[in-house]
Amino acid sequence: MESALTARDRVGVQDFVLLENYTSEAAFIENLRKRFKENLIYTYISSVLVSVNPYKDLEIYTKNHMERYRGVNFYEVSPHIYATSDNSYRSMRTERRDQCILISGESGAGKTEASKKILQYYAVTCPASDQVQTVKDRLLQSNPVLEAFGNAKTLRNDNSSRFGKYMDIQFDFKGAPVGGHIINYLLEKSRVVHQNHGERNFHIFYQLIEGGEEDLLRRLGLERNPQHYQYLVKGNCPKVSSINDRSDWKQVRKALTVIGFSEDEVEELMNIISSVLHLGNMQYGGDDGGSACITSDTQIKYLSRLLGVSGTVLTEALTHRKIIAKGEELMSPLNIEQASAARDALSKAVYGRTFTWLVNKINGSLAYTDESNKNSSVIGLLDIYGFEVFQYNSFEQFCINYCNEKLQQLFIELTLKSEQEEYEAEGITWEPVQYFNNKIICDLVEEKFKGIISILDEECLRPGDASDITFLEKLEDTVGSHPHFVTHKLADTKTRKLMGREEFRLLHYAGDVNYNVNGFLDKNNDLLYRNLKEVMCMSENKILTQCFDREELTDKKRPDTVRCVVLSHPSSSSVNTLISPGRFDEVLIRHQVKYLGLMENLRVRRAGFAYRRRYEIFLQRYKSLCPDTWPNWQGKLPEGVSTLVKHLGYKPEEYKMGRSKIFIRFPKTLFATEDALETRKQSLATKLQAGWKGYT
Ligand code: AOV
Ligand code: MG
Repeated sequence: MESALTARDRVGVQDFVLLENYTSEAAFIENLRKRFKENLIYTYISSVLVSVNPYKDLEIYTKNHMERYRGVNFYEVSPHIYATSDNSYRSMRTERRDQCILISGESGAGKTEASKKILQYYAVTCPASDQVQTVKDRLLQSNPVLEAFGNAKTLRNDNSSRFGKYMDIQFDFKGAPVGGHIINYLLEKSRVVHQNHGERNFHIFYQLIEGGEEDLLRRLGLERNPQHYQYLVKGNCPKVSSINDRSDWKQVRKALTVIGFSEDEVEELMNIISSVLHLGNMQYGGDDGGSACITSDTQIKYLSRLLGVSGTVLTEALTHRKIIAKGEELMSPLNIEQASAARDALSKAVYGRTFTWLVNKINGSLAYTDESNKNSSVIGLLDIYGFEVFQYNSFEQFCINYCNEKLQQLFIELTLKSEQEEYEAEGITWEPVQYFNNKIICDLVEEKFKGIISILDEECLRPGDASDITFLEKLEDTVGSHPHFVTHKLADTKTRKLMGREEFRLLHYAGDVNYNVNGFLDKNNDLLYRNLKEVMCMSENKILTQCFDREELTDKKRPDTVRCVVLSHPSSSSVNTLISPGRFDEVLIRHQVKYLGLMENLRVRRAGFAYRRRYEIFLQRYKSLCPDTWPNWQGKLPEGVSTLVKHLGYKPEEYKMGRSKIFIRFPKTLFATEDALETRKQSLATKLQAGWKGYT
């Protein structure tokens, strides 16, 4: 048999807190490497789970694995995403507090896969009745649908999430999942009309073309060849080896039915998807005056039928802009460039709103309606698009990376800041740990009046000569001196060589990114001409009538600008995923360890206490374990707790008494107490059955 020492040499420690040389980054990486070599992709930093993407199927997600983690204490089994899931579940049950699991990591690190594993775990292990089974099925099937419409192949990930997702799973008082709710954040709509080289449009387009039944495609006027569609050829990458569009179509089709879509609704949904493709293929020509006209009416015919609008009205709306001057409505012709932009804006609006409709529809089917059961609790799951840097970065990357900056801020709040503040508030002696707080970058982006978003909004509203370049100049004037902001003009010689004149660079927590300002104003404005909106409001497609509301036409409100993830703070767990492209790439891993603040996190944890409980809760739960505190402690709470833990044999180095809470250093101490409680409950039950009264 292998001795404990050699086993540790081989597989490392399963919790970084146990690492001897815990301040050394090299030791940290070495531990990850050892474990990765043994296919152990998970390691804890106390309650935080670190995972390294193996990029291959490991046999660690079977039903047997789920059973192994069910109801077992966190530290008794090897680290796993199921342990994190189970831990959150049990905290929710025992403490009756809502929970939240945050998943962070760069694009391709494995966030979405992790979120699916968590959901599967609950679906399989939580109690069920017939009604609950339907909810479970729907929860699970919402994933393929949302991924079909909201994920795409990028240069970093063949199945990259192009929207942010926060999902609440609701549980009833018995702990059975009874409902769910999804909030979606900022879909990357620009992908509908343009993809960078080597990238694709959203999966659903290819699924429909490759997998759609013959007669369906005929009705939709589609050819079975993605290359035929302008909106699908920009990235020059119709096929992806890791993706089978045809079988994915079957899965999505089935999932839509499970979620409760009627045949008619699926048909209308596909009408919309195919209209977008027809829109992209519309051919514009110019007349002598330079005004745009539509040269072939093939697409218009299909569009008119699929969208349920008049062809003539649509044609006019796609080539003209309605202007209201001196109280009169005028139709002003568009040139070819403007007409193409108007068409693309329509495609994006139609797709984006349909996506939101889809999320609402799924929410309707997951809605928990039983009013009699008010005692439900939730576990929230946050899975956003990861931090990304490309050769060319635009408004989309700006939004995505800002979103990650906010998530990191939340992570810092929950793990580093609040932890240290709590020690202080409780009067626990403590050596503060220094860490980089990225709030300064969040402020740079979002601060009222002088942050980048405010300046962008201001330029978007300013009449006259506002352009992407004036926006860049405004940035230089306003935030030019900020330590995390650089432009070509402001940069030192070395950085200047790495930057274009139309770029600004943000020094993000996760690395430096150059953003090209080209298109920022248009994308932020996200303008859809009024007459195109009017046409959509007239649509006979039932989905579109819900997406385009007539009220909007009278509403003068500006369109929404950048929105981001803002979460309340329930009790949380987090999973940090790291990318490793098939082998253990040390440079890549080290970078991520550094920027995620994992070393600082470890230091805080190591110096800290694994568990803390408020005195009254602790006493209430364990009072039966000591004759002096049973059935009720009459004195002061801290003294009661003190009496209790001394009776239980806690050693002085195992715990500390704060102002309102007891802090327990090692999980095993609490586990032992939990076990004692379990034993006592059993013996009590036996004695009660025998009619026994009193304490022994
Ligand atoms: P992401 O969600 O973090 O990226 P994904 O969860 O989509 O990343 O993972 C990317 C790919 O890595 C998956 O398609 C799998 O091939 C592989 N992978 C991830 N986790 C595992 C695992 N546990 N075991 C085996 N393979 C895995 V992004 O949405 O792009 O930010 O924007
Ligand atoms: Mg993802």
